Amino acid sequence: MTELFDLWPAALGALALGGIAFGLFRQRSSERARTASDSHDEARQGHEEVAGGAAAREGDAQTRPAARPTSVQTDTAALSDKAALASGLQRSRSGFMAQLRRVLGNAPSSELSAAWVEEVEAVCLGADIGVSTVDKIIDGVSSQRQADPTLSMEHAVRAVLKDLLVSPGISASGSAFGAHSTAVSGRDGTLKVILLVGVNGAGKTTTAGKLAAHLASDGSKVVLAAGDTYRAAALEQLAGWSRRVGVELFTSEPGRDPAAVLYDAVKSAQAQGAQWLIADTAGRLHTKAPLMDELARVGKSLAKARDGQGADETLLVVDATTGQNGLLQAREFHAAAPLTGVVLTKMDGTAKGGIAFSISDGLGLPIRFVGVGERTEDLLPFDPSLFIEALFEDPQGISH
Ligand SMILES: Nc1nc2c(ncn2[C@@H]2O[C@H](COP(=O)(O)OP(=O)(O)O)[C@@H](O)[C@H]2O)c(=O)[nH]1
Ligand SMILES: [Mg+2]
Repeated sequence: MTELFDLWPAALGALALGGIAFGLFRQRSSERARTASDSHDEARQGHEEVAGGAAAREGDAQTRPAARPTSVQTDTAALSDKAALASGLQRSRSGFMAQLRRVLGNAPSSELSAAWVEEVEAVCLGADIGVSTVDKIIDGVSSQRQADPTLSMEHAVRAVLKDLLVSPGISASGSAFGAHSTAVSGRDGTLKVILLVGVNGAGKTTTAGKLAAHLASDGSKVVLAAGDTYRAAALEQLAGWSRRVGVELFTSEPGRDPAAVLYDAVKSAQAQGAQWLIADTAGRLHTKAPLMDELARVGKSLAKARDGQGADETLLVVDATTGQNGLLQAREFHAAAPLTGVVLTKMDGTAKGGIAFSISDGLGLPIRFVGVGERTEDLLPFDPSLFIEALFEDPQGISH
């Protein structure tokens, strides 16, 4: 009996711990369920009404603590970012990269044979790297090899691929996110506006939510603005993210002109003394002129609200699994609203991964962030060196 008594505290502790674990598990499950239903809603076409959807209004944001992603400003964090990136790139590492390694391993020791070059071309083209970029890779590798015949082929390819991500045209464009786009910029008291654009389903709303958490992680005040006013479900999806990551939401009733809503959002964020405004927008086909015109109007409206200064960053959100089509989208969007960078989402879902090189090289646009999953922490600042290192990680090396 005394023994049983002695065991009580331990048993109660175990029960309590179990309860907490179960609670966390349920919370994560319900988040996943919500994300799944959000994407289901998103997939539906048209301007359908959802009962109670218009309830998502300004002030709807609750002060739940945000899920804070790891800071990226320390070496330890950089290491964990590399591990997270390598894990997110698992499919590309065991797909595209495994093939590339095999071909690199068969490289002729002296002159590069035509047959070997063809093999490299085939692997790169199959990984969504466009023809002109592949040509640059081959040329770059040959000249590196000529300059130093003892250079290992993997070393030469790594250097050439990295060059494609940091060409002079790219590094010349300043980033609102900090010197290397990896660090969250210091709080200087002025509002920075991030406009997210792209086709339907690319991951704009999800990126807006993840980015809000990332930018809020240094204590900055972040406001999410619902510029996708076409469907109540879209407004509700963004409201869900604002609650989940604990940042303010600026929203309106469905059907309002997005340019007017975002104008008001800027004014509201300025009045609140916010550091960041992240504007979500409706998905639009780059081939539909009226919607692209609307985007141009949104850009003008933001500038009007800020004494002539447009968005600090206009980021095209590109689904990495759409391959070369992403490049076409980028060209059209660039014409409607000059882009400052790209967010490459769903990198976890592709075995190719070469689109990163095509976008940087083909458009001269920097990749600012990559999405490697659906969780809040699955948005990683893009660092060319880390990206190459993670891509070249042994596919067996990291378990996830
Ligand atoms: N696996 C994965 N799924 C993502 C990623 N980013 C977004 N998604 C999913 O893509 C779907 C569409 O995203 P959403 O943000 O609604 O796209 P939007 O139409 O551009 O706003 C949702 O199911 C998201 O969870 C990512 O990086 N990885
Ligand atoms: Mg959306």
